[in-house]
Amino acid sequence: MGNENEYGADQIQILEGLEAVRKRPGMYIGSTSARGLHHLVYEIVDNAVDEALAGYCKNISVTINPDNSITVEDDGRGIPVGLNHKAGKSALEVVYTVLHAGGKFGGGGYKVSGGLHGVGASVVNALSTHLSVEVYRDGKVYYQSYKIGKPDEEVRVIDDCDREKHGTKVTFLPDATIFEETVYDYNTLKQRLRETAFLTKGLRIVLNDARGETMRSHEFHYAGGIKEFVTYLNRSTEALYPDVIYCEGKKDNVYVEVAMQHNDSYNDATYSFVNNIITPEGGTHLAGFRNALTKTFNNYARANKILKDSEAQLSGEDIREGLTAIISVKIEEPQFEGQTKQKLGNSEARGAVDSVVSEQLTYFLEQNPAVAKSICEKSLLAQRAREAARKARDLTRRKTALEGMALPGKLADCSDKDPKNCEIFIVEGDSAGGSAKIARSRATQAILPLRGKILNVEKARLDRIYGNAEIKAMITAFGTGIHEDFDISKLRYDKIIIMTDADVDGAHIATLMLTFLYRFMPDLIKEGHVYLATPPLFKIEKNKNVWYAYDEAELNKILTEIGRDGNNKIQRYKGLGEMDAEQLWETTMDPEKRILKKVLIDEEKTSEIDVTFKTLMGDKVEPRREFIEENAKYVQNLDI
Ligand code: 28F
Repeated sequence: MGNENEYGADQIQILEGLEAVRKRPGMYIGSTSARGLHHLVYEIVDNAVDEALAGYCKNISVTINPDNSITVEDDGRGIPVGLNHKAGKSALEVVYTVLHAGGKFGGGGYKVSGGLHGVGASVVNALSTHLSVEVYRDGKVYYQSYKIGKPDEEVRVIDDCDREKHGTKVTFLPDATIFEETVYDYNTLKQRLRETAFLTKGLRIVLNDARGETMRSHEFHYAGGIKEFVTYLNRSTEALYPDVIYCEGKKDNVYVEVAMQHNDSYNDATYSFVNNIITPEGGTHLAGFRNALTKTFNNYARANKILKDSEAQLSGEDIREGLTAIISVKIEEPQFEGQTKQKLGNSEARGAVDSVVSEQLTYFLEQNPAVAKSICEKSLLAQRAREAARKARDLTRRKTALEGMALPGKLADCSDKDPKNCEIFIVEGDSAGGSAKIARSRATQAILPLRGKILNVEKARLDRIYGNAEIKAMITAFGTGIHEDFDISKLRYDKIIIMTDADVDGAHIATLMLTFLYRFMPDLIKEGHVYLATPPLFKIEKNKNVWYAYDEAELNKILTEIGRDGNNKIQRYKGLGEMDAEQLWETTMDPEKRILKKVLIDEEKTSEIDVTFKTLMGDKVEPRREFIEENAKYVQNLDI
């Protein structure tokens, strides 16, 4: 995309000062939480990726240093060090000290990969106590260092190097007075860098962690790019056919890549990206893809007599059942729309994706009739299930309209009718449900006991899901309706609290519940209404005093405080059923004392969350075991 002459040292525009960044860091990096801290790394890595997209860089390494500073190095051309005449200083210094056109989160100008280098570098510099850059170019090592964004000295040559060596190396230490969190999470960086490598085929990214006694490392290098991304996302499911379908092309200056493959699940897991940035709300590129997919499969099915009736048609939803797909476009001037600026607006992207996919998918289906047939057949099954589900729902809708909302019989509802004050406990098992009903505060706490394990929605079609008694009970109790009927303003409880045993089975039931909520009512999670109760693991008694411990560490702490002697009586709770109503209230339900974990979705991590649910709930055992061993977390603690 670029060449040496296109970007002279003079070509940077000079805009605002860096003080603005320190005053309102959230505007530039989203937040000053752990997320913002990790964003600093992505900003620097993105500049190196731009250099890769321009065709000059093949390797990027990211190292977490022992002091939680970060070093990023690439083997690109090296940031130009010559004089920028407008600024009267080195281009390198301009890249690191001048804020360019707005910020990523401030609206206005957006970074364009492969077009505008170094947009985020000055932001990272402004938010770092120390930053240093080395540039390897023309057999020399150029150097400049900064404190809180201000240069310590002019750019100077500090060494000679091999004339073959070229690239940029940056080290920065995030400012602890700005960030609430200063410790980098290896897994967060790992996931993001893996995704970046998938999206930039051929690029090698190495992540190192130098904080521990032994160095931890991961290398990401995917010659197949997003094709391998789809294989990775489908790794814990059975693919419907062996090949990943891949389309690539350029139209109207939009570079389009699409990879897709169906699996044996029932969800649509399509992720769209613009210039390597995920677009959680989709946009024109996604619309173009969906249109092409629906049109092409209907044409194929009709031409091949799979759809016999001239009226018959496959809906987009039917065709996308069990689909994993990546849409990746690269555009010079992306326009983002919507409240959170996460939706692509460029109309040329719609046409470009539509035409590239229509053309190449039509060809693929003709060449691979067995694959085409199995996708069409899965779509037809999906269509029938959807039809059955619709009838079942129409029936309940009619009933509801006639008889008013009939709440499930097992629900012990609360008396307060203001949802803001109310919470509902979804409790595993009738016996624990019984204790909870006695223990609760009747005005504001409702109890819905569920019998045993709820249906695994990851492995069931819609008609079965809507027919399931436990799921129906939850839907009616919540009051919101589901899918196209979903209306969060009708939610009958401010908090939905999942209360299960603190053992493996309990964790499994909680995961089944979360899977259902995540797939069918994601807004409940996104808007912060879903919680996990935390029952204690231990009860400690000594001389008529009682303590509860929620994990081993807490148990040890209490024992150290009260003295480890023969008078201690320690009880390990295996399930909620072992507590009487009073204990359950005191330890797990009393709003004054309990610990609730709020369930959150990180929009940037949706592909990872999808894989998590597929892994935990799917048929394959090995990926599940690995996952549990790696113990990835999708739930964040919130103590109330
Ligand atoms: C560790 C982080 O930031 N790598 C980068 C380049 C290369 C060029 C460049 C960057 C020039 C005038 C803006 C080199 N030669 N890694 C990085 N590698 N920026 S950032 O140019 C920046 C423009 O103003 C580069 C020829 N053209 C561009």
